[in-house]
Amino acid sequence: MKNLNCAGTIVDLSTPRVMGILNVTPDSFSDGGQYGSLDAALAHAENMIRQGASFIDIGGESTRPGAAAVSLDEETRRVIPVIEALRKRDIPAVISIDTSKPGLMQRAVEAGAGLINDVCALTEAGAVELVSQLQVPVCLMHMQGQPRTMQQEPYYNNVVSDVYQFLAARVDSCVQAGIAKERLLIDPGFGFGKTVEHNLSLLKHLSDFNHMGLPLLVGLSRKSMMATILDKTVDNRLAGSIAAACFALMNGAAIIRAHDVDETMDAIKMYTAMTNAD
Ligand code: 9MG
Repeated sequence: MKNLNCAGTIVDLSTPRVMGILNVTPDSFSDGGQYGSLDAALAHAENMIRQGASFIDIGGESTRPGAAAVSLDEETRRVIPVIEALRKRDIPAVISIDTSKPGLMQRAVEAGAGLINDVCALTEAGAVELVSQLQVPVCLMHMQGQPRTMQQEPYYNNVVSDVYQFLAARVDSCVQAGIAKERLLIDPGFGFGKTVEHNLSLLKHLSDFNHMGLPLLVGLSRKSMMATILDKTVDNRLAGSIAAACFALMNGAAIIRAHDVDETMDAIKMYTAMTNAD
């Protein structure tokens, strides 16, 4: 049994799980501005939990290509009230804080977050040291460059081994700083400084990442590679997202980060039933 201890809440990862996306930002690529009020954010989180999300990933700074940076104060003002309100409601899901800022990681965990989702893999100054003092797991994601410029000619010698080596090095740094391996998750970072071809190679070779022996989180939901492959607008990428999620599940993904929780849960239930058949 693969258990993840999220500040005392144990999540059994022997069955794949869904991480529902809650962007409290005015400018995220798919749902920007929709959950700006506290009531709308809470209603959306509770709906995703009813649909089966095990994690709610709350982000206050957009990481879409070209997005502008947000100050610590502004990001804190956007996410902390949502975390506090969800904690008061005693929700049956783990709150994940999507941030790269150590100052917010600490505040969010104090407010009730049970997981840190860092698209910068704890590379900000002081992040590794801080997280070594907290009792929550952290997802280390690969990104080439910074959101504002990352899609300007991303380059790899070999995208699969370059991303693998980056994540392996980040895992080593975390372990050396005293973060137990049991607290680490990895994510190749689809769409973060990657062309469509890079994303497809990573997906095709996703199972290679299982050699690290850590839970694999993937975020493919509505991402722009589907615009290129399917020629679909962001609101019409559900089938593509579910197809990509199924491929990821078959190659070892433990957590699927998704906007469409209900449909992603159906895909997981079908996948699990087929996997467990004689
Ligand atoms: C915040 N965020 C946006 N996309 C993501 C992805 O693919 N993985 C993770 N871990 N976080 C993401």
